[in-house]
Order: sequence, then structure tokens, then C-alpha cells
Amino acid sequence: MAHATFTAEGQNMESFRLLSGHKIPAVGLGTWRSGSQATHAVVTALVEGGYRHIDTAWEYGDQKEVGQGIKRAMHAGLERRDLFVTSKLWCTELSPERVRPALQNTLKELQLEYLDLYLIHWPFRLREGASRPPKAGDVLDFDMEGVWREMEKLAKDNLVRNIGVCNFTVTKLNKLLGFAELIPSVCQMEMHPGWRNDTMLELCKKNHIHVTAYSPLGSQEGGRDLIHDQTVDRIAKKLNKTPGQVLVKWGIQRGTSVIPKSLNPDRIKENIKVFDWVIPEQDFQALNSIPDQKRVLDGEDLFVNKTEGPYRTVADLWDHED
Ligand code: NDP
Ligand code: 1BO
Repeated sequence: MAHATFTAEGQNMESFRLLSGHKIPAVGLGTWRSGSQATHAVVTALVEGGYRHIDTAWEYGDQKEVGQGIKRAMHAGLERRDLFVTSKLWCTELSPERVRPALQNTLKELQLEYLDLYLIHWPFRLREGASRPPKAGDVLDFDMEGVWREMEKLAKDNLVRNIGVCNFTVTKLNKLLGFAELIPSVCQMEMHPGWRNDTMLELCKKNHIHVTAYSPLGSQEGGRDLIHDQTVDRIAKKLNKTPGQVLVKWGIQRGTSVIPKSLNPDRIKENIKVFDWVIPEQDFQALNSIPDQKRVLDGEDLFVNKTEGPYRTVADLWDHED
């Protein structure tokens, strides 16, 4: 269930309660491929847009810029305790002894004392310097239990408020739940009307794990152009909203938090104006019926080597569940 609060900008901001008791704001700013412009985007989002939730990752190479943006927003009067900052453990660090140093490096880059959420970015371990696509020997065994135990210690030591995973399957999440002492608070997955991934959403709901929908607009270059989808466009026109707002709202109405990325100040501010209206049931169902369900981020380039295992096809990565 979403809870409503008001930010200083008068923006009605909904949030979801996590298993840990903390609240995750329903809309966050994505920062993948934001590069040197991340600082400006973060300041715009936090200071002008009323955002309180920022999503980054070591792999994005922009944590320093994101950290500078957060710092500037705090100089402008925001309190750290009002912000929800997420980062992610990259695949080269997926061995128990590398987890804590990776988090410490992330905190240093972000100039923060703690994260609100630390996620395993992908459930595949990569050799440092791995090629894209990977060469033989680039994809290594992943000690899921050992890594999760270290993530749990970070939470116990209050270096992170919540821990979670991204890009998991039913098989992998059930495996994790079999040994976890601390259940993941959040599972971050690709989700938009072109890839609903109902199975994972249902499994997470059943286990009280909150889902954050990434690539909610269909992702960036090479992604799926949902902004110009005729169903999305028709509903946007009918509701007098933009296609971006309809896509963000669809995710929130499914009970997920949503992290649209934008570098454009107008679109950053537009994407969070989604709290004083609803998508009527009939239109919501029309968005739930968009055909050609397909992932954009299938992980092929990162983890599949067609001739040398362990993952020779995209289906292997997703445990043949799609
Ligand atoms: P999104 O689905 O958020 O789409 C971003 C694209 O849409 C950009 O090209 C942006 O361009 C454009 N855009 C933004 N707002 C609007 C709007 N209102 N109207 C029209 N176009 C718009 O893509 P991402 O793949 O970046 O996903 C969002 C975030 O999710 C990432 O940035 C990252 O933080 C996270 N993520 C996590 C992953 C994981 O493995 N855990 C994987 C992928 C993403 P412009 O900047 O010009 O506005
Ligand atoms: C390779 C990273 C994908 C975006 O999270």
C-alpha cells in the first residue's frame, strides 16, 4: 500500500513501506548513462522536482557526480534522513571478501555515511577486466550464500539500511530465501507495459518483498519506444497527461516504486507529477494487455558466451523461465 506525504515543494509524494520498516519513495531518479550531467540532474530532481529517491550504481561510473548533487541539495536545506539513496554491488565484486570494500568505495564516492539500499546488481560474477561479450573464463561461479551473508553484515553494521537484489529469477530468489537470515527488502527488476514480468511481481508480493521497476519508460537508446506506443499515447491524451507520466503511474498502481532516468529538467519534473490522479481501471487493463512482451535488458552482452559456458543463451541467464 502506498502512503502519502508532502515535500517542502508541496509535491504530494507517495512511498511504500519496506519489510525493514523504512519507507521507499514511489518515484526515484535513475542515473544510468547520466555521466557528468548526473550532478545537475540530481540537484534538479531533489531541489526543484521534490524527489527524495536517487538510484545509482558503481557500474554507472557516476557515483561521484551523484554524490556532488546530493551534497548540493543538502546545502540547499535537505536533510540526509529525508533522502533514500540506492546503489549496487557490481558483478566483479561478487565474492564475500570483496563486498565490504566495494560498499566502502561506493560510500566514499557518494560522500555518504550510509546507503538506504544496497543491491546485488546482477546475479552473475565477472572476472575483473571481463570483455563484453565475455570471453571464456570471464563469467565465474557465484557464491550467493557467502555474498548475501556479507550483505547482511553491512545491514547489521548500519552501513546500509536495506539490502536487496536485481535481475533475479524465481529459481534464484527461492534459492536466496532458502538461506537468508535477512530477507531482501527490495527486488529491482525491468518492468514496464512492454515487459510486465508478472511472475516475479507475484513472487515478491507473496514474500513481502518490495519491487522497484527499472527502465519504466522502456529504457534508453536501443530500448523499447513506449513513449510513442499507441495505447500509452491514447491513454495519455485521454487523461491529459504525458506518456512518461502514464508509464510511471502504471508502475506505481501495480505497487512498485519506479525510477525513470532523465537529464532534461522539464522531463525530470514531469515524471514525478503522478500523485493526484489515477489511471482508470479500463485504461490500466489496456496497459496490462500490450502485446509482444519482451525484456530490453536481457544481459546477453554482459554474460552470454555462445560457445563457452556457463551461460550460452539468454534463456540460460533467466533459468528458462520467460
Ligand atoms: P528509462 O526507462 O528511465 O528511460 C530513460 C529514457 O527516457 C531516456 O532516454 C530519457 O531521455 C527518456 N525520458 C525520460 N523521461 C521522459 C519523458 N517524460 N518523456 C519522454 N522521454 C523521457 O531508462 P533506464 O534504462 O535508464 O532506467 C531507469 C533507471 O533504472 C536507470 O537509469 C537506472 O538507475 C535503473 N536501472 C537499473 C538496472 C539494474 O540492472 N538494476 C538496469 C537498468 C536501469 P532524457 O534523459 O533526454 O530525458
Ligand atoms: C550494465 C548495467 C545496466 C544498468 O543497470
